[in-house]
Amino acid sequence: AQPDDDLRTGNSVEALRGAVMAKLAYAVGKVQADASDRDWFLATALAVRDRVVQGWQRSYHTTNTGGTKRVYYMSLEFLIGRLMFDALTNLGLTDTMREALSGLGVDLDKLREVEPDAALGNGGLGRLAACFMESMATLAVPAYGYGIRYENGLFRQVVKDGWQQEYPENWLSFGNPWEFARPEIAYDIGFGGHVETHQVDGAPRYEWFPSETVEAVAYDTPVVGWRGHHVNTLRLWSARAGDPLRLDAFNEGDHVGAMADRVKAEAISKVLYPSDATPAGQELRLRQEYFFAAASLQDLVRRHLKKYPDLSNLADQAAIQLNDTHPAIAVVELMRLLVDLHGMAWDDAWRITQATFGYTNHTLLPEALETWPVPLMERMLPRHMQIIYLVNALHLDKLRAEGHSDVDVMRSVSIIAEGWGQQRVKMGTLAFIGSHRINGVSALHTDLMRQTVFRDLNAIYPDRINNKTNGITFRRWLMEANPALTAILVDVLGKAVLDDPSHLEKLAQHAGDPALQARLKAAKRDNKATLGGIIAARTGIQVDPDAMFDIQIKRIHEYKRQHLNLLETIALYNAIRAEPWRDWAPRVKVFAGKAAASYHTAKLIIKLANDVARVVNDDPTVRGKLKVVFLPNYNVSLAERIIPAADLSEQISTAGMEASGTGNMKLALNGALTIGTLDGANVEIKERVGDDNIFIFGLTAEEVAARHRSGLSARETIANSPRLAEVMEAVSSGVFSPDDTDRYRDFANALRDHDHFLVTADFDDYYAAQRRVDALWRDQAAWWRASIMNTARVGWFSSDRTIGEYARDIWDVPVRAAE
Ligand code: 26Q
Repeated sequence: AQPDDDLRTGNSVEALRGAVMAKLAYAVGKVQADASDRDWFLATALAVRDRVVQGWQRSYHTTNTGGTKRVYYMSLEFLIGRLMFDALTNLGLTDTMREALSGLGVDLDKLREVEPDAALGNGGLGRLAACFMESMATLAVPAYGYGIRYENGLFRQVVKDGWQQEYPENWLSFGNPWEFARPEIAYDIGFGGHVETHQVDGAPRYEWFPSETVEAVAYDTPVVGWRGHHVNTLRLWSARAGDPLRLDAFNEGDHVGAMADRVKAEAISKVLYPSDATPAGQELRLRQEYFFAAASLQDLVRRHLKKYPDLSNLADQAAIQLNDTHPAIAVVELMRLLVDLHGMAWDDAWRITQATFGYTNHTLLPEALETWPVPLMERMLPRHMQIIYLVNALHLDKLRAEGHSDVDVMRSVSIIAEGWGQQRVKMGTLAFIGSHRINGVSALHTDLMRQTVFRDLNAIYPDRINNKTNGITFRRWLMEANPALTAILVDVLGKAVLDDPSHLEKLAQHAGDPALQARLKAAKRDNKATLGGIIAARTGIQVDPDAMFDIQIKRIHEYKRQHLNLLETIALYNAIRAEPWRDWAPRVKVFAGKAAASYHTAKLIIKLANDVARVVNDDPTVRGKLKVVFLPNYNVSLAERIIPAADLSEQISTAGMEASGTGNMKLALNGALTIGTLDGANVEIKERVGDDNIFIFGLTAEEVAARHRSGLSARETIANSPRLAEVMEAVSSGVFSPDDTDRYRDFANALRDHDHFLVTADFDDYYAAQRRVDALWRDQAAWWRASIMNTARVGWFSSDRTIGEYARDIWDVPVRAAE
């Protein structure tokens, strides 16, 4: 028998094995002979969690006694994925645990696959929040993540006859070993009702009487940083019907009515909205936003008041970061708490609010900017609507007093939008006015923020907007996803590279070394063979690991232009068929990504990918030269398999439309070469890897803007490109849809008539860039030289660097010094 301590904290092979066996028996309640992989996964996760908890309690104590400012990262999305290897890697226990389990006849790498993904996010924004949580723990920034514990994460994508279908993703159905339910941490969240005014010491005081109350209950997940030094908390809120909810009705026999109210209350945390661009504009979404903002603020205010007599020093103790406008109602809620509940003078409350909040913008697409109808706000949050009007009036009065009078400027900087017969609240303007710092997520995006959406606000407050180029955590996206590459890097550069990615730069000296190239190529080939197995299992398509793996993985959206890639695929297919004897560089084109359930064109693009794949893969003339794969149900865990197997990274959005991108960074780090436009962080990747090691094509953001102003017709562009004309005609006439020759007719005509995303304008240049890719692939020594330069020069895109910048420029908190 082992001592209790050792079972909880021992890190030897024997201690871990004993710990897992004890968890299996006493927490999972199974004997070894009966244990399924899932039982073993739960037992292992619980044993690992014990080892995280010690650091958690230590970090909690240090933060509490230290009087240091805390960071609150508020996000409607945390796209976490699996947690087992995150915890094992950061605790340095992966190999020990593998050995401990193998002694029990259990394969750790098999258990890894059993863990469901926590897919509490749509795409880039949610994944960024997850990378930031890990980096804040790594840098020992005392931080809480605040979000919603959705019972259903992002839908599971099934592709049936080439069409996307959505199925619920009930990730909690077998229990979640990482979380701690905190039923005692619960707050009442009000909705609806009315506001009353009364006089206190001769001044008006406002009191909100909600007509409905929902309880927010906390669930905590510890987030462990690199080497386990510091552990933070991700606190997710779950909705629970307030206890006495219509108990009277229930007792009087209205069971059905009382239960319906209960369902309505608990609906708030049932499901993640599956759109990553176009806001749904639905009442439930606004309820989600207020629910978690209000719960989080009550929580942090209570924490503050446990330590200090009042809230006058809140901004010295708390920095709240808004992940896009989704939590922006928190600005108004904090004002309400300070003024209505704590009796603070308006001007003091406003100063504190502004000093506390920071706002990160993730998109400039006009259709993605969040606005809410005033009548809806008034009905759901009557007091908040009053506060918004007052904030806006004071804001506009101040500007008038400073001499601003231009009506267009005043209209653009007003929080209230008029028009279409309806007033709306502009959440971006509200977040801007209520924050001391506003940031974009790449250099280009931040410049465009200053020039477009926030032009007038930027002219008035020139120092508020700053850039924080996104980053990714190298623990997940290098060490966990690509152990083979990591081992080579450690061998060549030393262990220090694991703590400080700037050591990667030394790799550049070896870029031409044939021995290093051969090792990296062998590792990549293994990764490609593994991915090939997944492709075969999920799609039945056989791919050759010696072909170039050309990868486009991201949400399906017209601005990301998966259809540009598909049109080029068809052109390449035509070219190979015309001259099959030429030495084509063999390629496998892999597409993966989800479409918003209501986004018709995006779903049609998925169908087109599957239609093109069928035709190409069935054609014996291109066998061994071109394969096309649409890999269903893209998620974080699949990304961890695809990215280490990529040779070519497709980052081909219309310039000016992709705020940053982060997949571009993951792929470059793992040695893929980028083919891309000068958009988002691609610009900064190019500056670092050098022009010779990236394939840039297409219109610049400025040229895109000019082209939109010019109103140039796509029909002319198509007519001037015989290659494109042939492809358009084939798609339009049903060559890829013989079962329904009209399927792509409207789609093709929309490209001819509008082509808002300039697919046709960029087509020829993209095709030419792809042929430069082919040429470099045929010179493998040159290709691998370029690949090594990519890995060597993208260390700057670590989210540790990004978080260091937020800490210094926005939050004013210290970070742990590098090892
Ligand atoms: C808003 C209201 C109602 C329903 C949904 C939404 C909503 C949800 C998610 C709107 C937008 C999103 C997600 C946006 C997003 O992921 N943006 C991406 O953020 C990344 C991290 O900064 C960038 O790298 C990407 O360029 C950007 O597209």
